[in-house]
Amino acid sequence: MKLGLGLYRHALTPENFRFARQCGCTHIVAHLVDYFNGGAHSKADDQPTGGKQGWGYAGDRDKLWSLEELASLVKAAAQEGLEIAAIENFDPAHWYDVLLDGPKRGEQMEGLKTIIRRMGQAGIPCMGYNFSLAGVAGRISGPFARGHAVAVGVEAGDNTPIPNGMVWNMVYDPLAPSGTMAEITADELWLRAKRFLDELLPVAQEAGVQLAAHPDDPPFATLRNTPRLVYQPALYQKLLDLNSSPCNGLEFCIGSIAEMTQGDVYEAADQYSRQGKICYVHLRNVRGKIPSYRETFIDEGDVDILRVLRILQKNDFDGVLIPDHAPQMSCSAPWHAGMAYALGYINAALAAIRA
Ligand SMILES: [Mn+2]
Repeated sequence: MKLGLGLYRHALTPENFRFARQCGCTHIVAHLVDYFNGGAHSKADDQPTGGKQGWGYAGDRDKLWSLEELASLVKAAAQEGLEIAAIENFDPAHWYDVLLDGPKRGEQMEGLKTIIRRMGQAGIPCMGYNFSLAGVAGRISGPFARGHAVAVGVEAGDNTPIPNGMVWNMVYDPLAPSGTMAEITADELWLRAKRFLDELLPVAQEAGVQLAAHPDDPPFATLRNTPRLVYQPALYQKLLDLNSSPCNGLEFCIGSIAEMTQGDVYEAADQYSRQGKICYVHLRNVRGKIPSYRETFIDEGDVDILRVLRILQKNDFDGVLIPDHAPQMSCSAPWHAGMAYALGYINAALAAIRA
């Protein structure tokens, strides 16, 4: 197993690449969506939370990520001795009508295919995505972790309808007419996801790029009056069974799975790593399950992290682990300290299970 660090768009700097390398990382998972663009959200050195209007504005719908941009990212990471393991999340501006089955769906699917081909050309082997209408919404933050460290959590579900012009917790059209997103069934959402996979997976396979699905965070059956796709561990199997392509994989989020009300995080880790379907892992800890949970330091929640790692090792998982989120530590660099703590812990845990 390999150690990686996830970096938000504004944090993709040579200094942070060096920080990752110093923490023992060999890989980077890069976010190209700017989650902090103009919204009423938490400060950019923490993970975004936001209110009913979401995180902020999506990117430029007319500008796909270019091959030059992707290749220069790979080069900048390589200069610090790192590989780009994956890009995490499509920009809502590039696929809102794929999610919503709207009039630009066909055009936007072509755009996603272009992005995947460019990733293959740039040598980026994996695209993490979250097929979700509400996205990561409804979270709160507070001094929830050990020593009053600020972490995020969920206290209750939120079924306030999503305003027009917003999807995946970001605004893609600030000029949309008033009103709210049309209500759909869970079956309709699954049809949209299958259509997306059936069209994109052949391109991904040709490009040598894995598509890796993140489960729903937070894993409610419905959120903001929309159905959710993968809110129980067994629904990951349903997603895999939609299309047998070797590129149909998982961005396996231990924290989100532990927040689910059914199943068991260890059984899920075993089931999906045994099939060789895990592309990379979000490794974090949590206390509680929906409707009320809190993210914690990696060594204080409900999940036995070493047990998870032993299961992944037994099933020969050889991909990248990243800390996902970490509580903010009280010092002049709260995000970096939180990540360094998590990475040090995971590194030691990997040494322990190898011994
Ligand atoms: Mn995650």
